[in-house]
Amino acid sequence: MNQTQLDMLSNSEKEFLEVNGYLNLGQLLTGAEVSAINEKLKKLLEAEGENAGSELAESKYIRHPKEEGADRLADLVNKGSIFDQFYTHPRVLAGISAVLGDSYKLSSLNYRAAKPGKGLQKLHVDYKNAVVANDYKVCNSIWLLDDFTTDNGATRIVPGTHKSDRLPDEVMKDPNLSHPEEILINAPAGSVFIFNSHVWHGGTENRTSNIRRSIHSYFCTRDQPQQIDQRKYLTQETSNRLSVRAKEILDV
Ligand SMILES: O=C(O)CCC(=O)C(=O)O
Repeated sequence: MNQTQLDMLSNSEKEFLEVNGYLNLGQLLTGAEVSAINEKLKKLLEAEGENAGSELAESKYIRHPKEEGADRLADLVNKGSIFDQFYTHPRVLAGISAVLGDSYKLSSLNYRAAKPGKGLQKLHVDYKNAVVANDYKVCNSIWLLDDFTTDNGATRIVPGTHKSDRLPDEVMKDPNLSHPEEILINAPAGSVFIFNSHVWHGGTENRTSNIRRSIHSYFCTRDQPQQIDQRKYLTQETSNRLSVRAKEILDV
């Protein structure tokens, strides 16, 4: 593991992530940055219309390619430099590295917004099967672009289940229902959470009249296929702007 990166997390943060399978990194974005990102996303959604998120629909490696209850945008890597920080922020990389070790890459960088009255997902993991503890293949970070509250479709997580060696489908009668031990990510806009993607998690129903916006920078170990083939989608413009390290993270 890269010690400099891991030093970006305190020992108690590393331990919390290890035990619970998630970690609040705090507010990594200012209010002004959140507004600028939301403005950019709005323009992209308008420009892409019906095609928004289509890159995911083309991928063989995605669990929810089309989700009626959520707006999606995909391949944000190639949609503006404002998104570079989502997969290069040192504290995020420290969290990813704490779960996956040194050998990781970006799998996909997507936007997900739970629509009013919608957004419920069953409890799931983002991998085809359960894995034994510490043999983790995938790890997510969720960037909150609105305050996440108990009502607006905040992500739920069942702490510790990344070590259970079981999938929610195998254990729960109905993974759409709430789990007695689940917690809700409640935090202000600009906050970033790391979650081990083997922990049981899912979106909840947005019971407000406003959308609940987030970006997921999702990583996998280097031996796994990316949800978005970054080499296929990389544009010249993105390539010209990125550092050697950023390209290494994209595996391009
Ligand atoms: O956006 C969320 O709250 C969770 C989304 C999620 O887990 C997924 O799409 O797999």
